[in-house]
Amino acid sequence: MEVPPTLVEKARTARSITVLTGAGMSAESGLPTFRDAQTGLWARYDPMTLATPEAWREDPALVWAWYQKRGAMLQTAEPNAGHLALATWSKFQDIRIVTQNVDDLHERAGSTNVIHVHGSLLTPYCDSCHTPYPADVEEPTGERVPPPKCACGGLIRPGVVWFGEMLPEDAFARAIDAAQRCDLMIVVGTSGIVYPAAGLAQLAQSNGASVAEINPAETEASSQVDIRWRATAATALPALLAQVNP
Ligand code: BV8
Ligand code: ZN
Repeated sequence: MEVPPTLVEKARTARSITVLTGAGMSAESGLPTFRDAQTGLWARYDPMTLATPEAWREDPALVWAWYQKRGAMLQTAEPNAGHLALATWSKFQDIRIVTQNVDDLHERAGSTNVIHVHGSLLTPYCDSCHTPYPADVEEPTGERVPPPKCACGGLIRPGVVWFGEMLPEDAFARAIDAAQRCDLMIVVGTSGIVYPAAGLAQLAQSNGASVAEINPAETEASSQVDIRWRATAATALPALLAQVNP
């Protein structure tokens, strides 16, 4: 596979690389992306309306079942060659991963200190007292599954960031630091629509970094990036790694 020569050059000489990943990173592991039509029971729901505090307030059992479904899909998904390439690369170069994904495929591939700016499917907590609970993922039996209750009587909610919610302060501060300190940012598998996460690419660029986009399709970010590589995560990242570390 032909790797853009400018990207190989930048990757070889970069002091610090930050990789910003979105749902496209996990597509080849079989997890549907946000833009893809929703699977099965929830196909008629728009994820943009389900991933909100309003939906949770209005119909917690529908929202809880949707996240349980996504957690169950994660249990049968495996990290793909893209996740594995990033984990290998980080063994000999300074690679920070900032992910918008709520799955744990980067971690399961062996990447450490992955920055989750939109939370995780695996860290539910009480929406009243914020007590964390272990992820007890079960394949939902139907479209609605009442969420479990906390000892305080509150509902246990998914540990993700919904639209309209603030990003976790510590994670976003680390994401900003990773964007400011890198001299190369690689944006993989994101439509670049959701802020403030999407702003991290512009932040990197304004701090002098080169920004490369790996995505089979055009995105909101395409016009601003320095290098556009129309390829998928699981084919591009191993090919890039092979050029950087022959
Ligand atoms: C905030 C977790 C501030 C949940 C997610 C108007 C009203 C209300 C809010 C706003 C508004 N205007 C702007 C906002 C802010 C809003 C926002 O940006 N909205 C957008 C829609 C305009 N942002 C927020 O609300 C954020 N919080 O701003 O708070 C605030 C709050 C209170 C008070 C004051 C200020 C919080 C946003 C977080 C939402 N949570 N996820 C869950 O997962 O259920 S967002 C979710 O969608 C993802 O995490 C991701 O961030 C986003 C987009 O998804 P992508 O990852 O990009 O995936 P997508 O499907 O879109 O694209 C896939 C891409 O992969 C495609 O490009 C495709 O071509 C590519 N691809 C496909 N296959 C492959 C591939 N690439 C590589 N390889 C492949 N094989
Ligand atoms: Zn509680």
